[in-house]
Amino acid sequence: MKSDVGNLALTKDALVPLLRQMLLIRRVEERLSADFHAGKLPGAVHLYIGQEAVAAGVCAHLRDSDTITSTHRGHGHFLAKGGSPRAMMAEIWGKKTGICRGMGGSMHVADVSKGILGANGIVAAGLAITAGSAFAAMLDKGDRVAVSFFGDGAANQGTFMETLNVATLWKLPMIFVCENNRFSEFSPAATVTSGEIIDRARAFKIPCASVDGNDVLAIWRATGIAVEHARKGDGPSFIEAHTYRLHGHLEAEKSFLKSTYRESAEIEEWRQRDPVQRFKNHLCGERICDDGEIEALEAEIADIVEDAAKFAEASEPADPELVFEIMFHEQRA
Ligand SMILES: Cc1ncc(C[n+]2csc(CCOP(=O)(O)OP(=O)(O)O)c2C)c(N)n1
Repeated sequence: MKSDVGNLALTKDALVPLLRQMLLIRRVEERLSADFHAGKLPGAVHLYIGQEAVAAGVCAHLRDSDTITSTHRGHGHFLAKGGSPRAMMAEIWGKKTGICRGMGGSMHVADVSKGILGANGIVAAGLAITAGSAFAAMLDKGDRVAVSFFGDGAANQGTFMETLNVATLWKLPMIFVCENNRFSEFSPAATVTSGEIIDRARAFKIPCASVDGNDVLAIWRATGIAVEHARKGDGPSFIEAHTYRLHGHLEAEKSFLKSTYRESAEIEEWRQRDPVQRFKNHLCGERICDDGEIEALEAEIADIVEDAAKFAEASEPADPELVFEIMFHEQRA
């Protein structure tokens, strides 16, 4: 596969938006973490902190008409695909102004107008949904692509094989993005996953890439090749992004876990590879940005986060009656 995307990455116009996107995800989630621990959020939150390079690097190639599916850890994907910080925050706060009118919460943020088919509390469910979306794109005969973000734990579900099978057989314009963050809830991947996940995809003889998931440019390049391949009608690709979740499986875990499942030294080691800091260092080291530009970007993002959090907090709570309208419309009519 040939691609000129490697060169494009070298221009400042392509690089700064990647940092901006990663910063937006990081700062929004830091605020969610603070609000959760202050007892302000009504439900669980699974944070994406440490994995931002994957969502930013992948979604930089996508248009509104392309689709993504996501996981229970879906805030980063939602924002990177162009979802509104205000509407997402309000959803997580369970407010009427939320993107799903406060009926979905953190694990179901979705915005079909942006091609965001939804976060999903059912592990691996997004894979099959993405195959459906890619099939629709194929029937429409355009050059839309469909991306599924899923975890290493999801790769142990049967749906992964089923989707690889049908996507390969039908040459669907689909990209499998496995975020191997080394844990499935509280189980280290090595205790629940045999062999290498990428080898499962290689068995289908589709293009496969194993990428440093904390290096946004590596993700960006690998995705550029996969998206080009899918848009040309050449079928699916698989990308395994090796990364690490820096926060818990969910923010509440310390309140109920009796023992630890990872050493703090390991977390510290991965903090040294923090994708956001690493990319800042790259941009400054290569003299693409200076400290002043990065500070200005941080200030702009801080304003967006503050505005979204205030909007969410001030909005009216979701209307419980809406459940009946959404779920039982026919029966009530
Ligand atoms: C079908 C299904 N089985 C089990 C669960 C419980 N569960 C929630 S998250 C999770 C682990 C998912 O791990 P992974 O796919 O690696 O994603 P990560 O949490 O690491 O982002 C499990 C088993 C679920 N939500 N759905």
